[in-house]
Amino acid sequence: MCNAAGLPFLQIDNAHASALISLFGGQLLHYQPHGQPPLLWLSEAAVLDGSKAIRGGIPVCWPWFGKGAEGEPQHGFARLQTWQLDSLEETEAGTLLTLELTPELCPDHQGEQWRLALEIEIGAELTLHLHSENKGTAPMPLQAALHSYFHCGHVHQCRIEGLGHDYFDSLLQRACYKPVETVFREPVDRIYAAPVPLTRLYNSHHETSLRHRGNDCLVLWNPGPRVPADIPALGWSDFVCVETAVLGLQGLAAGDRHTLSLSCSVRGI
Ligand code: TA6
Repeated sequence: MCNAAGLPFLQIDNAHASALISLFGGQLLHYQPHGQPPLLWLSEAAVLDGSKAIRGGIPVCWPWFGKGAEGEPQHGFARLQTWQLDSLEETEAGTLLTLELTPELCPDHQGEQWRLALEIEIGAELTLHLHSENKGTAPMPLQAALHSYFHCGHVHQCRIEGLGHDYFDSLLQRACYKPVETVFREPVDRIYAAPVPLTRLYNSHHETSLRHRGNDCLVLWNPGPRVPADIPALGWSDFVCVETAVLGLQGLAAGDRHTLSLSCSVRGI
């Protein structure tokens, strides 16, 4: 199905969960196991016409994270392209689908040699595998992130365990150490460079578990009250981004492939 602006979406409703996927950005926008709260936050002010990245769900940052070279889009170009559905299979465990992005689908990247595929398993749990493949004959620089926006109740009531201890504070521009959990009192933008594999988010209503694989860091972000235009004035307090990311890879050798994975479960308390 398409929205009024012509953006294509896939709606999934199976025995375990419902989900909504945008082919623009290759982006999961909604996932909710039956009887449980929704996992992902999507901005009510998200721009859904293909003119900018969709604010919320799980944007794919690829093949770089943060500012690119001059004139290049922040967080790479993959979240600004229209991906295609490669396969869709219904199993007892849920719906398994693969979206792909190739240079042929990206007007500014014709002739390059890579393949990006996002496997999404929509079951009682949600699992994503982001496969980056260098199909060329020379090494390829690579960074990638699943820039996930999680519902957190009110961010000031959200407790997070399992990020790691040491982090780089991108707002203060210095390395920091915090031995315990994170409680929000201010905007945060941090890179945890020695992450633990299991993160838990708690508030009085629900608990979310995240298992990360293939990452070398976790990014934690909440903008605080000074929000970008595509987040409603009070919307900043409803989400936290915990981003499974690989930022320090030396690049992908010719013919190599890297997989970044995230499994999530959510349950009401
Ligand atoms: O992942 C954290 C971050 O890089 C922040 O610095 C902040 O800018 C955020 O991503 C959102 O970026 P975006 O380009 O989606 O507005």
